[in-house]
Formats: sequence, C-alpha cells, structure tokens
Amino acid sequence: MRLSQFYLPTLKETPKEAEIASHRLMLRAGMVRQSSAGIYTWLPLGHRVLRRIEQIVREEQDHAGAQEMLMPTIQPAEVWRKSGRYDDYGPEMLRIIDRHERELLYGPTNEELITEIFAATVRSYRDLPKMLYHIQWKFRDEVRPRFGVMRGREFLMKDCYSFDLDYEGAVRSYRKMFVSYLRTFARMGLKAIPMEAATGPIGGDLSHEFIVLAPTGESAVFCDREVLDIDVLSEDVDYGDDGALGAVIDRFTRVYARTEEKHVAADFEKTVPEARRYEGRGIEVGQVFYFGKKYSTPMGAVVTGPDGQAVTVEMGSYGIGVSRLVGAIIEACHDDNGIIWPDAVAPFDVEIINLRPGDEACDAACMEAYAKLQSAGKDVLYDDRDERPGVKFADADLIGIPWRMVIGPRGIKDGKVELKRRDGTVADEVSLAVALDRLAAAARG
Ligand code: P5A
Repeated sequence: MRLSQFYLPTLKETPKEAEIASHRLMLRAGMVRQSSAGIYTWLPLGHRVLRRIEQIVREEQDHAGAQEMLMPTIQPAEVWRKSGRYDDYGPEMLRIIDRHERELLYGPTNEELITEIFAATVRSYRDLPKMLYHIQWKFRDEVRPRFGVMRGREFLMKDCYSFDLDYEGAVRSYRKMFVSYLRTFARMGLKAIPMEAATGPIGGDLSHEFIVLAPTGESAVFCDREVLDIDVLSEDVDYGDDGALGAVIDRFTRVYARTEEKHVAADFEKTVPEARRYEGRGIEVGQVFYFGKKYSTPMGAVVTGPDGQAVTVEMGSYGIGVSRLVGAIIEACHDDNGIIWPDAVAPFDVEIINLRPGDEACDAACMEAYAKLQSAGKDVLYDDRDERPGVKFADADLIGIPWRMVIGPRGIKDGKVELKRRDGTVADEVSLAVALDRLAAAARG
C-alpha cells in the first residue's frame, strides 16, 4: 500500500476527550473515529489490526476443537424471558420494538440464543461434546463508556459455548478453552495472567478472567514472577489429553491474587518469597465461565443419555474482547512517540520510507524493495509522500509498524539502506539486498 493513497486520517493534536494512551493513539493514528458515545467506526489501519487479532483468536479456537458459526446481533426478547434474564439484565440491555410491536434486543451476549438452537437440534449424548463459537458485535449500554474501544457500548467479542453430558466433560471443555486462551494471548505478544473471578450477570460457579499486563490497567494483579516466564507456545499442547491441560493450567494458576481479596493477598505473601512477587496492573481481555445447568434447565437443553434417560446438559461460556484487545495491546506496547505493534497483530509488516521522492535512485530502490517484499508475502506500507523526513519519521513512530526501511539519497550512493525495528532492537545500515534477505526471513510472529 502506498501511503499517498492510503486512507489514514492522522491527527496532529492530542484529542482532549482521550484519557488514556491507547485511546489517544488510536485517534491520532487514524485507526478509529467515534460515531456516538462508545460506538466506533474502524478505519483501514484499525480494521487491519482488528482482523489480525480476530484471525489469531479464530485459529486457536479451531485448534482447541471449537466450531465457528455466526449468530445475529438482534435477538428476540422471548428467549431471554425463558432463561429469566430479560428482566434481570437491566438497563445495559438495548431493547428494541419492531414495526409489529415485537420485542427485540441487541445482544449483549448469546447464552440464550445458542441454548435455544442447541435444544431444538441436538437429541442424543452421541452428539456431545460440542464447542461452538462466533465472532460478532455485541451491545451493552454501559453507563460510562470510556477509554475508547476498551469500554465501548458496541464491541466485537468472540464467544464460545460448550455443551457436555456431565460435570467431568464440562470441566474438560473449560480446560481446553483456558489453555487456548493462554496460547491466543501469547501469540499476540502479550503476557496474560489468569485470575479467579466473580461471575457477575453471566452467572455460574467457576470463572477466570485473563488480565493483560499494562501499567494503566483497571485491575490489580499479584502473581508469582515465575508465571510471567512460562512460554506456553513452546509447550506441545494436546487438547485430547486432559491431564496435560490440567498441568499447564496448574503452572499458571499456582499463585495469583487480587488486591480486593484480602485473604488471597495474604496467602500470596505467605507462599511466594518476596523476590518473586510481582505486583502490577492489567486489563481484562477475556473471561471463561462454567455454569452447569443455569441455562440448559430453564431452556430445556436435554439429550438422551447412554442408558436412555433424559440428561440436562452441562454448559460453559468463554469470551474474548476482540475490539478491546486492540486498545489493550497498545496500552501494553507503546512509547511517548506512538504505538509499537507486536509482529503478530501489526497492520503492516514493513514500512519503507522514501526520504527523497522524485530522486531517481531513491525511487528505484524503494520500488525494488516494495515489489520484492510483497512477493516474499509481506504486507508493506510505502511512504512515497512528498513530505519532509521529519514528518515521515514522526508518522512512522506513531503508527508503529515493526520494521522500517529508510532509503535516502546519501545512503543509496553507497548502496546502503537503514533497517530498523520500531521496538529499538535493530538499527543497522546494510545493503538493500541484505536488508531484503533479513526482512524476508523475519517471522510474522
Ligand atoms: C462469555 C462469552 C461474557 O459475556 N458470555 C459469552 C460471557 N463474558 S464477559 O466477561 O462479560 O465479556 C467477555 C469479554 O468481552 C469484553 N468486553 C468488552 N469489551 C469492550 N467494551 C465493553 N463494554 C466490554 N464488555 C466486555 C471483555 O474483554 C470481556 O472479558
């Protein structure tokens, strides 16, 4: 993509309404624009990141054995009356009346809808277990939408629902999702800490939140530093082996605590030596719930068991805040000058900066790099604009593409280009050929 043609409405000024870095940077970098309170339009740069995050989530859900489907955003009120949540959910639910005076709502979550579909279609224990998910927009009429896409009213969520014949099966499904979440966030270059959580309006007996470490986060995190060093991606995860899943989860949940829960905090101090205590802050990017028969009983999700008896199924639900993750990643990965995208979610892999558009040698070298990187499968942003170098560098810092290749008249005379990483780990002057080789070999994460 040539930057001269890319729809990237960046802002020079810092928007006043933005209280936190990710919100400021998303507006300044031309990723989103607010349409009304807590409702955003995703512009091309933001949309690319959203899609990359969604794809990682999708791959890890599929890997864990869940199947993708797509439920609507608008739901009938009657399914929520069946579960008893229509009146309980309160003013966060956006209620809609259609032209026939039928009561509808914009779904804040999908437990009812999926249970209704399941109850109407699945009859036998032989069809279990099932894990079904979709990635769909939700609406929650939050009293105070704030922090940009982190606490929106309309937001993109991946929600998965598990159906099992018995408690043991439900725990197995919970563990699969738990481990798939650890992998999902690790693939995005994030440190996510699982913490035991309250279940809130979703309900149920057991729940964990996944908290991404970021100093500006709303949640307090205490954990054993050793948990931060576990590399879950290097472990050979076998979703069919329940014992192995349990062992991974045990390592992550050995010690965690929240400041609000005094007894757990005390336990933390007793069990973790001082040098290993990590105390920080983070952002909730996902939550998993085991809720047994809370929805299946009132909604009649019943199958015939092996002995011919009717069995009410056991359920769980598992959510990831896909749009919130965009903000959370920026909170975790930025500096004073802008965003520093982890490779795996970056909107482009490489940015080429032409310091002197119109100079024959510079243009030729840039075009060669642009073509070769694209044929090597890279997403390339080419800053071909007629702007001063200072403006180009500032914009490149702001939008945070992981690799940068700077091509200017002085370097090119000696056959050299500058190859840099936005995170500061590489800054080299090398030949164009060497730079291209190194970029072609660089992993996407
Ligand atoms: C689990 C899946 C649920 O709704 N039902 C289906 C369960 N869980 S949850 O914790 O309430 O939401 C899941 C994740 O969605 C994100 N999220 C939000 N993101 C942006 N703006 C919001 N207002 C918002 N509310 C929830 C969070 O990441 C949460 O973990």
